[in-house]
Amino acid sequence: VNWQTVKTYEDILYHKTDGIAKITINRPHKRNAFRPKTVFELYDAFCDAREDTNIGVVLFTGAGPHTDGKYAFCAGGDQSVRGQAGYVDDAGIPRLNVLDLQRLIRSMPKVVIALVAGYAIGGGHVLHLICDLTIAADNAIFGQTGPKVGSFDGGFGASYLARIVGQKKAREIWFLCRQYNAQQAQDMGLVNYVVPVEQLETEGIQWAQEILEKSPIAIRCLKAAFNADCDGQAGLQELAGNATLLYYMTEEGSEGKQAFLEKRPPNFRTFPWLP
Ligand code: 2NE
Repeated sequence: VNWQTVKTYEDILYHKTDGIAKITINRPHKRNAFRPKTVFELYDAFCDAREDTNIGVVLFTGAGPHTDGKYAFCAGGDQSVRGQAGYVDDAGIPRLNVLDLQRLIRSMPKVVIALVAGYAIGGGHVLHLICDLTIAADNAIFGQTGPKVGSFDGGFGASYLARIVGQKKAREIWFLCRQYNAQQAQDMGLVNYVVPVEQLETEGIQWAQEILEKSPIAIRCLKAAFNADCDGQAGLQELAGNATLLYYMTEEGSEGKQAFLEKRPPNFRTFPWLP
């Protein structure tokens, strides 16, 4: 695969190849923990991938291994910049902007695949969780740390986790703050597939290529439908937005607009009232 650099950032790497974007957190010395700047950069790259009509799949991963040989997808919020009201940016403003990123990944009508090597911990675990699919390397380690380090994610991090692994297991994960290996994560439905670490990207590309052979509108409607089950009115808005998009693409929808522009009554009588 011939990855092309899309844009240069400080904390992340952003590449594209045919139909696939790859977004990489690049702070291996911090186990790829995110500060507000990291999240703003991720948001920018994910927005670009959402807007690019050639891109159908985003691979989301962490740079590694670090010089100590260890891998990480992401170790959550950077505790060294955590202030009294959030993670403090260069202007001194405390933020939890990772929540905006979670919503973007979840609602964008492209398939986001987390490629997890090493640690997916804390807010980094929630980031893989909200991706559509997760492929884990055999060295992956999953877990929440909030109650140990004075934090928690009561949004997707709690309720969506419980949807995936069940209420009992989700409570265990949060209340005990244990770490789970790739096999355990697969057994509880947290990851789709486990591969040797050196095959992680190749496997991700293979999954992306299979998805790219499929119908973009079918995939976007399915993603919205899966979300609608959990996301309340925001989920319904997403699903309904796709219905509107499809309606605009019909002759029937176009007739209403055309009639308005031509200052004539619309003629919907030629369109059937299907059963
Ligand atoms: C990830 C883990 C288990 C790895 O352990 P180990 O032993 O392999 O590495 P070590 O030595 O702990 O970490 C290596 C370097 O990365 C830094 C460390 O401070 C260390 O730096 P140096 O001492 O070499 O300078 N590092 C790792 N994680 C960091 C972090 N999150 N912030 C800043 N520096 C970090 C182990 O490192 C670990 O447990 N890390 C902390 C995980 C954590 O608690 N994350 C925050 C959870 S809260 C959160 O993410 C959150 C939320 O709950 C709600 C909203 C938004 C965010």
